[in-house]
Amino acid sequence: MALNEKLIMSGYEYAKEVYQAKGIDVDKAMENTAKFTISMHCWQGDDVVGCEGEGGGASGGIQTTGNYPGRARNGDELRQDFLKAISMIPGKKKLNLHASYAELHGKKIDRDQYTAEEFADWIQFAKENKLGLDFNPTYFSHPYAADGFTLSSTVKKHRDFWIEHGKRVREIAEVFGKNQDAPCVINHWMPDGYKDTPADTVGPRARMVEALDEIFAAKDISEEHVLDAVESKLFGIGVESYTVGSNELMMGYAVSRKKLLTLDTGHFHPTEVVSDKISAVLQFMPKMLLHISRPVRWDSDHVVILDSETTRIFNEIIGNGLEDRVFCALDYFDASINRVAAWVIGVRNAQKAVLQAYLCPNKELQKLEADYDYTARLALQEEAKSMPFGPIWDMYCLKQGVPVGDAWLDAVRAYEKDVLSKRV
Ligand code: RNT
Ligand code: ZN
Repeated sequence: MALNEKLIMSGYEYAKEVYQAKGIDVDKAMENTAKFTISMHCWQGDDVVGCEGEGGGASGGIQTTGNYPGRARNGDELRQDFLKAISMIPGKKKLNLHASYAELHGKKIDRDQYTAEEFADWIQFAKENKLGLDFNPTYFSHPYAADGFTLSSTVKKHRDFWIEHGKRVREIAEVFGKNQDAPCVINHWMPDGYKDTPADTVGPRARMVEALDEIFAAKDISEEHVLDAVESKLFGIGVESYTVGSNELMMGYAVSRKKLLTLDTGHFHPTEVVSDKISAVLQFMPKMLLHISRPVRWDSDHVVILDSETTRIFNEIIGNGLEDRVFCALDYFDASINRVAAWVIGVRNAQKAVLQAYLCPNKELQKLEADYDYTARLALQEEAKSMPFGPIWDMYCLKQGVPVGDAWLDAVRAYEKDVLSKRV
């Protein structure tokens, strides 16, 4: 249902007063939310297939499930879908690319030869739509990763190939970074690992550390343009027993080499939460990256919803004033529903959590805590949950010029009918 402006206004007036009574500046909260950047992953639009041609698709322990029609089949379709999605999403967005989205235009080159030329269309697209770019080397879905190893491979030819790929990606990211007003954040995720218990657990980790060192030593790139992050992981499909890039390895690497650590919400044991790790990790490094996803019983990469962990993550960042130190990217891939809708739902939910965090009476809560008044802290935390957030969100969407409420769904349905359903 499309809400009319008069109705939105009357709800907003009431809600604003409720928040004001708690000392919260609603206008400031909306302003801050509009400045908070969410990096949107390109790979939701095409099931992680990429643009290089010849097969593609997720591998290395990750998997997209579902066969909803209308998958973007090339860069142009993906850009068209992405534009459609962002027309329904408020706030500041960045576009997060993987190296496998290189457009080769018939050129016979491999990932150890890529330059910014293979991303010219993406650079142009980012410029036209005022989107910054983030980047990822693609250390998977390639014959040289078929045995499950990349940077930690014992096969010299393969390892050298992946090291060169990492170097190329940093050079491309530097071009991206120079074209935009925020650094290009690179996430290095390596799927390397074993299905069953290995005999040598030390060798692969030593090789991975050495390979990463070689990649980063190749070129000193200003942090003004590029920030490198390494992502830890617990396990993958077929990589259940041993992951080379475990949390300890990647955390140690990031701390000792002054890199960023990436924490993906799906990469921990089911009872562990990333929201609790942010303040710990930031004791040892100035900046970090998050991959916000939704693990359902395992690292399933479901669409982000407004659940308590998502809310908690943004509360941790915003309530503690860590906005300049934590980069937020989304990382999920669902092919069982309309892919444009999957983007819209996930990113709108992240934005909702941001706005909610800015509307949270954090100062009052911290004061109560300092006074040992844990009764009032709990009471207030719980009452805050039923404060009238909805009307503020509606007003924020209205101000941002994006659909209010579920009105965006009609636009997605029309797009499915006119565009997506014709992709056969
Ligand atoms: C895999 C990691 C990684 C990927 C993307 C496609 O478990 O989360 O970030 O999902 O690079
Ligand atoms: Zn991730």
